[in-house]
Amino acid sequence: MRSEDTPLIRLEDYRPSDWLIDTVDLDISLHPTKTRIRSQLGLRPNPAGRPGAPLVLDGDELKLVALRLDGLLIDETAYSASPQQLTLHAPPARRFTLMIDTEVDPSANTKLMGLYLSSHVYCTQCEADGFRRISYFLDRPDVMSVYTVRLEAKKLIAPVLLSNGNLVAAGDVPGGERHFAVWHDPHPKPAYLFALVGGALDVLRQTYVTAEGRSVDLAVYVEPGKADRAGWAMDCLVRCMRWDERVFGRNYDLDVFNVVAVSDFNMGAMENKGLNIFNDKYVLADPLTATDGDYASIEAIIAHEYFHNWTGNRITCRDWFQLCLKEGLTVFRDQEFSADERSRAVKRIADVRTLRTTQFSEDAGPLAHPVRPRAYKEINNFYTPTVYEKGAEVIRMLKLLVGEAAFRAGMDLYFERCDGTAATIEDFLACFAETSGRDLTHFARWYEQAGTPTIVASGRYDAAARSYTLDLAQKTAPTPGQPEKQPVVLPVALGLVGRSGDLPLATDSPAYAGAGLIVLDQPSLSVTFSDVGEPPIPSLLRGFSAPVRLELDLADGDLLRLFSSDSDPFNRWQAWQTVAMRALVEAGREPAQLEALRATGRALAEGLSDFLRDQAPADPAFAAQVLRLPAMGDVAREIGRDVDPDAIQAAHRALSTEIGLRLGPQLLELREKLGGSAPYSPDAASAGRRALRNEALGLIALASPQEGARLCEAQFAAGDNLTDRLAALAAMTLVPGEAREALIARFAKTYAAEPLVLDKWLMAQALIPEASTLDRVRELMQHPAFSMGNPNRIRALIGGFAANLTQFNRTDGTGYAFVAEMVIALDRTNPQVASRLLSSFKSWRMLEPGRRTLAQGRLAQVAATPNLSRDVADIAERTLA
Ligand code: 0A1
Ligand code: ZN
Repeated sequence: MRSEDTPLIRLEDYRPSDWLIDTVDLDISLHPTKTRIRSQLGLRPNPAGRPGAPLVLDGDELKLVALRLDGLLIDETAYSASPQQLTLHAPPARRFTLMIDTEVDPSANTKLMGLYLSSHVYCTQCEADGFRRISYFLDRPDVMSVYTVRLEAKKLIAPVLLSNGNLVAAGDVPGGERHFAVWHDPHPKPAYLFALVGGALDVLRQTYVTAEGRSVDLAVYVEPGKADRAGWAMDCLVRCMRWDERVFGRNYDLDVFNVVAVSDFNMGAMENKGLNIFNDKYVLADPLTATDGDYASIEAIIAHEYFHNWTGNRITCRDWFQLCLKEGLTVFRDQEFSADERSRAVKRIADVRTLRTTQFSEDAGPLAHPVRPRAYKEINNFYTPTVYEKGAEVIRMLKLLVGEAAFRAGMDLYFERCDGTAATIEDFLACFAETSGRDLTHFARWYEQAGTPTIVASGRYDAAARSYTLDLAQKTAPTPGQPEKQPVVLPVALGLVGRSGDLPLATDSPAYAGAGLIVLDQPSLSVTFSDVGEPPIPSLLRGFSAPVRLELDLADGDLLRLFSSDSDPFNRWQAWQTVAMRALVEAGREPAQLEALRATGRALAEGLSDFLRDQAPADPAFAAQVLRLPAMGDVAREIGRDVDPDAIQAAHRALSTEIGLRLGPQLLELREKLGGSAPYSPDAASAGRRALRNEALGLIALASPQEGARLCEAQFAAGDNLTDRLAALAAMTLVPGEAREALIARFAKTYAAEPLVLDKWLMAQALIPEASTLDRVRELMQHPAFSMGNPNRIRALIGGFAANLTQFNRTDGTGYAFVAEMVIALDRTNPQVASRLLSSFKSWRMLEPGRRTLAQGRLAQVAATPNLSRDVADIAERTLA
C-alpha cells in the first residue's frame, strides 16, 4: 500500500454508526491453522445513524465461510464480501441477527494482531483494529456489545481456555479429545477489548475481596514452569486494586480477573476486560532474572492495565482520536500509584526523564502531533509518548489548576456520568469545569496544540522597594501543520529561596493562584512579590508542574545553592542537571571546549562530594538520580541544530570520567557503606541503594578501567540478583578489552536459558559506543538468543542499536542503512514493530549536514520500497515531510 493511496481519517468527519450490535455470541473452535469462528451478531439500526443505510462490516485478511440472516442463507446478490469488508446492501430496518462464519490461520499470523500463536499458546490482540482479523464486525470503539464466548480446543494442547468476563460453563466435547469453556461478560464493550487465550499454562491464584465485599478470583497465567516468577505481579495487582478503591473509589466489577503472560507481544500489555494479556517481560520476575527496573515496570504496568478497567473499559473512547482519554488518564493514575508506593520525588524525576527523552524528542521533530490528533492514516502509529506521557502531564496540570478536591469530585462525576459510554475529551473536561466552576476552554488547547512550550523567565530584585518581580513569557515553535502557536495555560509552581529557606510569597497579582502557583495563560506576564527582605533565587516549575522547557539564566552558583537547599526535591535534582547540561551543551557544540568541560567537572565533583557525604546515605535513590548525567539525546535537543553525536558522546564521557577521577575514593567508600549482605528484596529502599552503588560503579569504571573491571567481575560473581550483575556488565561495556569480552561471554553462559535476560545482554552490546558495534550486532543476529520473529528480541538488539547515538548516526551512513534494511525486512512480517523501529529516524533534521543527508537518503529508500505496510509508509512519509 502506498501512503498516498491511504485515506486520511479526520476527527471532524466522525459520525455515529448506522448500526449497533447489542449482543455478540462467538463460537470459536481453536486449531493451529484452521480456526473456525462463528459469530452471531444481534443488530439493530442506530437511532442516531442514517435510516436505510447499508451494513458495512470491517474485515482484514478474512475468509468468509457462511452467512445467514435470522437463520436463513442470504441470496448472493444481497451482500458482497472481500477480505477487507462485508456489506449487506439493504438490511432489514429492524432488529435482526447475522451469523457469520470465518476461518483464520493463527500459525501464519506474524503481525501479532487478531488471533495468533505465541509459543504454542493461542492468544489475541484486538486494539486498535485487530478484531476485524477474527470476524467481520463494526470495529469501532463506540459500538459496544455484550459478549458470550464459547471456546473449544484439544484438551492436551489447550487445557486452559479463557475469555472476558465470568466462566459460565465448561466440559468435555463428546469424543473425549476436545473440551470447551463458555465465558460471559455482562459489561458491554467495544470489540477492541475482546480477548481469548488457549494453551497449556501454569497459574498462580489468589482471592481478593473488594471494599464493596465482592470476592474476586485473581489468577496470573504463565508458561509452564514459571509460576514461581508470578508472585510479584500478583502482589502488585492486589496492591493496585486496594489503591484504586482508596484513592479513586473504584472497585472491581467481575468475579474473575485474569492476567496472562505471553512471549510474543507487540507492545507492553493489553487491558482486555477481565483478561489482561501481557508481554511476559512485564509479568515474570525473580531476583536472578529481573532487575529493580523490571520490578518497577511490572508494578507500573500491572497497575496501568488494571486501572484501565475504569478508565478505558467502563468508560471507553468514542473514536480513536480520543485515545488520550483512556491512555493519558491511565498513565497519570499508574504514575500516582507508583509514587504512593515508592518515593514520590524519585518517581517524578524518573518520569520526567522519560518524558524528555521520548516525548520532547517527538514534539521537536517531524512526528510531532497534538495529544488529541486531528487526523491519522494508521491509528497504530499514534500509541505514542505524546498521547500517553504528555497526555498524563495534561491531567496532572488539570489537577494542579482545579485543586485536589475539585479534581476528585470531577473524577467521581466522570465515573458516574459517563459509565457505560464511549466518551470524548469534551465529556471529560465538562466534569471538571462543573466541579471547579472554572472555564476550561483555554486549558483544552493542550489537547489541540503540538510542540513543547518554552517558558522564558527572568527576575529582578529591588532592594529599596523590598520587592521581587518575575517576568514570564511563553513561546512554542511551529510543528507540522501548525505554523502559528497560541499561548497555553501553564501552571508554574514556584518558590523564592532565601538564605534560610523559602521566603513567604505575597502579591496581589491576579496571575498568582496562591499556594506557590502562578498561572501563565498569556504570552507574557509579570508578578511582583512584596516584602522580600533579601535577593532570592527563583525556584520555578517545582515538581515539574508543566511539561515545558525553561529558559532561566541563573548563575552556576545559584543553581548549586538550589541543589543543596531547595525545599522541592525535584528542583534540587533539576538544578544539578541544569549545571551539567550547560557544560555538556557547550562542549557538545564546540569540541574544543573539552578542556573547559574538565574544569567544570572538577567544580561539579566538589559540589557532589559534599552531597555524597552528607545527604546521599539518607536517600540513595535520589542520589543515584543526581549522579546520572542528562541523557545524550536531551543534550542533542538542547543543541538543536547541526548536531554532532560524536562530540556529545565525547563530552558526556569526559564529564563522567572527570567526576569519577575526582570522587574515586569517595565513590568506593560509598559503595562499601551501601553494600549489605542482606538477601535481595525488590523494595524501593533496597533498590535505591543498589542504584547508587551501581551509578558509582559506572563512574569508577570510566575513571579507572582496571579497578572498574576488577569490581565488575567481583560484583558479577558475587551477585545474587540480576540488577547488580547487569550493572556490572553495563559498566564493563564502556571499557574495551579482553575483560569485557570475557564478561560478555560469561553472562551469556550464565543466562543461556533465559531469553528475557539475554535481551538485556543483546541490548547492552548494541549500545556500545564504538565503531565495531555494527559488526557485533550483525553477528549477534546469528546468535541462538536472537530471532526476527519475536518483538522483544528485535527491540533489544536492533532497537538498542537504533538508540545508540554515535553508532546509529555513524558518519559513513552504515548505521542508517542497517536500520533501514531491518525495517524493510520486518515490514513483511510485523509492520507495527517495523514502523516503531523506523521512528528512530525522527530526529534526523537536527543533525549536521553530512549525517542529515545520509539519513534522509535511507528514509527515502524506505519510502520508495514497493508494497510497504500502511504503518511504515505513514511513518516514512511523515518523517520526510
Ligand atoms: N492499550 C494498551 C496498549 C496497546 C495498544 C495496542 C496494542 O496492539 C498491539 C497493544 C497494546 C495499553 O495502554 O496498555
Ligand atoms: Zn493504556
